[in-house]
Amino acid sequence: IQEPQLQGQDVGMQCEDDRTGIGVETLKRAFLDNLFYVQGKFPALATKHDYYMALAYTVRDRLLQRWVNTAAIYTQEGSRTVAYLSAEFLMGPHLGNNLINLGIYNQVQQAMTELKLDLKELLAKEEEPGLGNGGLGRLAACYLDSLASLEIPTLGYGIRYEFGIFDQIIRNGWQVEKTDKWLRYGNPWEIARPEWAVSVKFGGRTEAHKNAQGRYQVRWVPHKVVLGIPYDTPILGYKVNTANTLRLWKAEAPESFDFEAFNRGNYYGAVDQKVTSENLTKVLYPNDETYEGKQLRLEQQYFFVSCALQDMLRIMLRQKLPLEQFHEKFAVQLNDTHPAIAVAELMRLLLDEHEMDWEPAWEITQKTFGYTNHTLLPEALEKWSLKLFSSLLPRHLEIIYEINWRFLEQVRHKFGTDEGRIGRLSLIDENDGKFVRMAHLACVGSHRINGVAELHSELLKKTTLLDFYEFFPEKFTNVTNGVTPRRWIVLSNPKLANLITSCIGDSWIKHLEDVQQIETFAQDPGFQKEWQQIKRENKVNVASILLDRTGVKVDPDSLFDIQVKRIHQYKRQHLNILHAITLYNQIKQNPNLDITPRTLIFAGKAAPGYYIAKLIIKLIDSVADVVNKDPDIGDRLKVVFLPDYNVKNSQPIYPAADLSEQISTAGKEASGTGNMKFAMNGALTIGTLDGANIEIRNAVGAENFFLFGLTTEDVGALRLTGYRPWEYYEANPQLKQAIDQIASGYFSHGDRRLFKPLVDLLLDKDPFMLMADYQPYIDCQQQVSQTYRDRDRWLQMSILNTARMGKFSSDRAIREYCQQIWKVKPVPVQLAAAKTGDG
Ligand code: RUG
Repeated sequence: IQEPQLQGQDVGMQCEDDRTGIGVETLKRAFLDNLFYVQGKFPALATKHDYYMALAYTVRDRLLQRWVNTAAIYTQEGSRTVAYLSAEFLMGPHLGNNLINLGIYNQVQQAMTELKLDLKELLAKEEEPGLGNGGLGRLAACYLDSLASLEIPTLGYGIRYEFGIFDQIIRNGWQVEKTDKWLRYGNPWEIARPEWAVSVKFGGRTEAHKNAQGRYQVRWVPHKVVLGIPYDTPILGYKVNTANTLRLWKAEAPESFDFEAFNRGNYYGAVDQKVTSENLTKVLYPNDETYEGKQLRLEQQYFFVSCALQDMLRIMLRQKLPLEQFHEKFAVQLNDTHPAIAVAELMRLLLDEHEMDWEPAWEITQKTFGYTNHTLLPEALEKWSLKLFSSLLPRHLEIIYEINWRFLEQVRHKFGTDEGRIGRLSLIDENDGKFVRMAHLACVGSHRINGVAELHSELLKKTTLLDFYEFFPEKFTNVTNGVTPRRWIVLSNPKLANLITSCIGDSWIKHLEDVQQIETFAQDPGFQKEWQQIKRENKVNVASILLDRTGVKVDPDSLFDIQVKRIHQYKRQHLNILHAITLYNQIKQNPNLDITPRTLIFAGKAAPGYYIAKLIIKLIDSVADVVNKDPDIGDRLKVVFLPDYNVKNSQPIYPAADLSEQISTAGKEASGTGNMKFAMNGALTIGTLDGANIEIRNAVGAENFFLFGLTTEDVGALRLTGYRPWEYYEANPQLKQAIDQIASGYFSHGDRRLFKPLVDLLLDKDPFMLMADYQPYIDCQQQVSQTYRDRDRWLQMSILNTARMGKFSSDRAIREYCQQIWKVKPVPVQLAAAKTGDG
C-alpha cells in the first residue's frame, strides 16, 4: 500500500473547537462529550476512573493537534533527529504534566470544579507507566521533556513492557512484590501503529549467497521471527507546539493462531507461538545496577534495538534520503549498554540488507552513535556468554568479531603488541569463560562517550574505561545529569512555584538559571515567612500520606529527614538507620534530652533477588517499630518506611523535605538525580563528595551543604592500606552499642539470627565503609540539628539552595548533548504555518 505523503496544509486546525479549544466552557463540553462517546457513560453512572479517562482524552485531543503538526513539519523539513534508545522510560503519570506543558492546568481545574469534580482526585486515578527501575529510566523521561521543550526533533525508542516495575507492599516488615498491571484499564495516551510493524529475527544460522551483481553476501536464516508493533505516545514540550514521540515496541507472533496445529487437534499448541513471542515484552527486569545474564533480557534488548533501527531506515526511505546520510539524519544515543547491540545491528542492516561495503558502513555507524555510561559498579557492566550470544544472534557475533579484529589491529598499530592491553581492550572477555563485553562494543562503535557527572566522567577515564581513554581520548566528555523543573517543581510543588513566579516572573520555568533572582529575597523576613509556610504545608500533606499509608503519626514541625531511592548497599540506607538508632539511644540514656525533633522517612524498592537490600528494608521497619512505639521517645524521633516508591508517590515527597540524604560511598554513585530534585525544592543536603553532590555543593555554596565522609581517594587509600571495620566498632562506644543492639535482637524480638548476615558483613568486609564514615556522619547530623534550630539561617540556606540550582535543569543537560554530541538544532513548530504550509 502506498502511504499518502503528509502535507502540512492538511493537518492544521485553527478554530476553537471541542478538540482544540482551551476555554473553560469548551473544556467542560469536550470532557462530557468524551465521557459519553469514548467511555460510554453519563455522569450518573460514571466512576472516578471514567472521569479520569474522559479528561485524559480531552487533553490528548489537544496534544494531537500539536503532535500531527510536529510530524508534518519534521517530514517537510527532513529534520535531523535525536533517537534516544533506552530499555527504560520511567515517565510517571502523564495527565498533570500535560496540563502544565499545555498551560491549561488552571482552566481544567476550574472546569472540573464547575462540574463538581476534584482535579486532584482524577489525577490520582492515573496508573503510572513504571517502565523503569530508577535513575536511568527517570533521566530518560526528563530528557524527553527537555528535548520537546527545546524543540529538538526526537524519537524515544524503548520497550512497551506489559508489566512494569513491581508494586511494593510491606508485609511484616518485608518487601513483597506484586505484578504491576498498568495496562489493566487501558492507556489513553498511546496510539498503536500496526502499519509500521517490523520483523525481528532470532537464532538460526548464517550462510553465504551471491547477490544480483554476483557479489558474495551473508544471509541470516533465523530460527524464529517476532513482530514488533510500535505504540506511540506524544511528548509535549513546555508551552511550545512541539510534541515529539515516544515509540515503545510490543512483541507479537507473526501468526497468532496456528491452524495446522489446531487441525491436528493440538488446541493449546495453536496459540503457543503467540504466547512465546509475547513473553518477550511481558515484564521489565527489576534489577537496578546489576545485570542478569538471562536470555530473555538479551532478546528484549535486541528486539527493541532492531525495531528502532529498522524504523529509522523506514523513515529515511520514506523521506527519500540515501542511506549514506543515516548519521546526518539521526543522532542515536545509547542510554547505557542496554541498547549497545545497536552497533552490530546497524552494521548488519547496512551490510546484509542494504549491501553496503564494510568501510562506509562502519564510518556511518561510528558517526551515528553516542554512548552514555551510568555506572562504575562492576556488577552492572553487561557481558553475554558467547554460547548464549551465538545461539541468539549468530550474525551479530560474526560482525562483532570483525569489528574486534579491525579494532585490535589499530591498537597494535598505535601501541605495539602489548598483549595485556589488547586483552583488556578486546570486545571479547576471555578471562574466565568467554563473553561479549557490551561496554566495549559501545565505546568502539560510538563517536562520543560520556559519564553523567564530572567526578564520574573523570573516574571513567582513570579506571573502568582507562584503556579506551588512552586509545581515543577525543571521544570522552561529560554531561552532568539534570531534571525537569516542570515536573519536579511546577507540578510537584505548585505553591513554591507560585511564590517564585510572583516575585520574579515565570521565565525560570524555561530557563532555570533565572531562579537565581530569588537570592535577593533570601533574607527578606516576609519572603522567608512565606517560604517556611509553604514548606510546612507540604510537610502537613506528607504527614497525612504517611498516616494514611503506614498508620504512623508524625509531627510536621519536626525536621523531615528523607532518603528516597532504590535500596542498595552503596547508597547506605543502613548508615542512616545507624544514626536513627544512635539518636534513639541518646534519648533513652537521657530522657530529658533537648534534641531537635526529627522524622526519618525512607522509601525505595529492592531488587527481588537482592537479599541484603531486602534485609535493610526489614531493619528500617524493625527499628521504626521499636522507636515509634516507645513512649520515652514521643515526637522527638519517628522513623517511617513509605511503601511503593514510584514517580507518582515521590512527587509530594521532595517538596516536604528539610534534609536530603545523599550518603553513598564516595566514588560509587555515578550522579544521582534525587539529590537535584530535593535541593531545587529547598531541602538542604547532607552528603558525601560523590556523583553530582560535588557539583551541587559548588553551586549552592559549601556553607549551604552538610558535607561529611571519606573522599574517593580516601576510600582507595584505605582499601590499599588494609581496611579493618572491626577496629572502628571496637573504638566507638555509640557505634558498638548500635551494632550490638541489632545483633542481639533488640529490634527483632530477641531474634539474633535475623540481622546476622548484615552485621557480619559490616564487621567483616564492610564493602561500602559504613564503619569508617559513621562518626563523621553522626557529627555532621549534629550540626544539622543545631542549624535547624536557627530558623532564619536555615530558611536562608534553603532559599539559596533553590536559587542556585539552575545548572541542574535537564534543559541545560540537553543543550550540552545537542552541542557536544548530537549537533542538532531546534525546529520550531507553528500551528498556523503548518496549516498554510508556508512555514
Ligand atoms: O546509579 C545511577 C545514578 O547515579 C544516575 O544518576 C542515574 C542516571 O544517570 O543512573 C543510575 N543508574 C546506573 N541506573 N542504572 C545504572 C547502571 O546501569
